Order: sequence, then structure tokens, then C-alpha cells
Amino acid sequence: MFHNNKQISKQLLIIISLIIISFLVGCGAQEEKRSQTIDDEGIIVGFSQIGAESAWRTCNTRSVQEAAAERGVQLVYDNAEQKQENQIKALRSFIAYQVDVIVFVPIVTDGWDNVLQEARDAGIPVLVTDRKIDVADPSLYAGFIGTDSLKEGRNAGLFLLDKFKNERERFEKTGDHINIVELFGTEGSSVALGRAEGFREVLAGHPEFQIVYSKSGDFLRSKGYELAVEFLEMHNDIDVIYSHNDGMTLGAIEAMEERGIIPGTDIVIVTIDAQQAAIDALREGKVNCVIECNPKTGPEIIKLAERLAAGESIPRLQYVHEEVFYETDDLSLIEPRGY
Ligand code: GYE
Repeated sequence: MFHNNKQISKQLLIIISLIIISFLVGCGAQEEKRSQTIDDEGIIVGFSQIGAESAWRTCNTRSVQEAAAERGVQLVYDNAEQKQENQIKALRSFIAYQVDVIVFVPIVTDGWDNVLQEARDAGIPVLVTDRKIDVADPSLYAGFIGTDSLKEGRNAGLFLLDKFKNERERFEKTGDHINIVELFGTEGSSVALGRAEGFREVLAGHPEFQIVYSKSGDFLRSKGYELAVEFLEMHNDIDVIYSHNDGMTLGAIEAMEERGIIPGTDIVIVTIDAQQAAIDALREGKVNCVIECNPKTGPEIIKLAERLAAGESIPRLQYVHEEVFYETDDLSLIEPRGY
């Protein structure tokens, strides 16, 4: 019984995958031709994405899809809609389908040991991208490429040290703190943890800074708005918003403006990602510092996947290039962001 179900679901999976692939390679191709393409040329990569929670994420997905199409790599794409259980299911279906390589963005750090062991048993190499994982045996995945979230958090803290460099004296005289709100990303995700940790590390030893509110807005604009409504109600003396992504920042700005609070002036804002809307806000003075997190990793990801499929080893850890944009920069020099 179980065996039959498994066979049926495998057949179903192959059919679904072929439909997806047919979309990627363009419509109109002959059925027969399509399966030949899969068998004879190109590799098959299973790509498990976590969702479409932000502009950053959709740009990241597009980057991987475009790079795969350019290299003739067949991409079996799955959107987990923010659920780890969906991601684990997707990885299992990639294993059943015997893709050549698995690429995945782990929504949270924990809980991957079993499914990665299954991938290893099936002889399928795994590339982790964007977010990091914690597994008992790190050799369960071949390597990581993505963002250095600890550094991003540190850069946010360093910006504040500079921005408020003259405030220390006031604090020493009056005991008046610089009150910070932190809009936290998805709980348990490596990027939110790194952004929180790097930030605190830099501000440790500077007691004038005080985090008075920190809550997860799940990297969503709508939740950034909701949290801002809440913290603006609770506190009337917020000096800084440190936001783990632009989406939440843009939501918070909306809530501030509705209440007549001037973003970037009444409250200093530091945000991470650097989507075009955040750069526009920086130009308008509504945001004071934008820390870039680069989503355009597709070409590098596909190159690494091809190397893995060829049986080569890849670097264990690769961070992508990222910049910081300050309000004091010549902002006319920033190229259009493309997302
Ligand atoms: O900053 C945020 C997104 O994991 C680095 O996830 C990524 C983060 C990014 O949705 O906008």
C-alpha cells in the first residue's frame, strides 16, 4: 500500500515538475523534446525558497530563476510560504525526484538534520543560501553563500555611535537614554539573530543606548506598520528605529506619518536591505542609514550548483559584497536598485 502510494506520488511529482520546467523553458516545446533536454543536457536543481515576504525575496527568486535559465539549468522551484514543514516536504520531493543538486534558503536555523541526512543518503549535494543553519554534522551540506548578517548588525550599531557621538555627555549629565526600537525579522532565522547580535555587540559598553522595544515583524511591511502603531502608543520618547528589513521600515514610516511624526528627523531610522523604496526614503531624509543586503546571488548560486553536480567541492562559506549608504553620502551616485 505504502509502496503504491509512494509510486503514485513520485509519478505525480515528475508530472508536476515537468509542467513547471515547461514554463521555465518556454511554452510550445514538444513533450518528447522536453524530457530529452532533461536527460541529455543540463542539470536539474531543486530550489526551495521560503516565500515572497519582501521585495528582497522576490528579487532573490528572480535572480536564481534567470541565472538558471541563462545557463540551461532546469530549476524545480518550490515556494514554502513561510513554513518550515513545507520546505522539508519540498526537499523530500527533490530527493524522490533525484535532482542533481538541492539549493535551499532555510527559513530558520534549526530542524534540518534529518532531511539533510536523507539527501546525503541519496547522494544529492546541498547548497545552503541566504540564511544559515545549525546542524550537528556541518558536512551534511556542501557550502553556504549569502549575507553576513552579523556584519550588517554591527554596521547599524556603528552608524548610531557616529550619529549620536555628541549625546554621550548629555547622558552622563542627565541620565537621559537614547531609546531604540528594534523591528526584529523572523524569529529563529539566522539573519535576524545575526542582525540582533552584531548590533548589540557594538552598542555594549555604551549604556546611553537602550533598547526599549524589540518584536518580530516577520520581515513583513504590514507587521512593521502594526508594530509601529503599538510602540508609538506605548512610548512617546523613541529616538531610533533599527529595522531588520526595509519592508518593516516602510510600514513603520507609514504609521509615523499618519501620526504627524517626521521619520528621519523626529526618529532616526536605520534599515537593512536597500530596496529602491528605501533608497528613495534616504534621499527624502525619511531614513538616515540603509545597509545593503544583496539579493542578486542567482549567478553565483547556479555556478556553485554546477560545480557540485560535476562532483567538485565548493567553498564552505561565501559572503556576497554589500555596502552601506549614509544620509551624508552623495546620494546621486547610487545606481537604480532594480527592485
Ligand atoms: O533582509 C528580508 C527578507 O533573509 C536576508 O529576508 C534575507 C531577509 C531580507 O525577507 O527582506
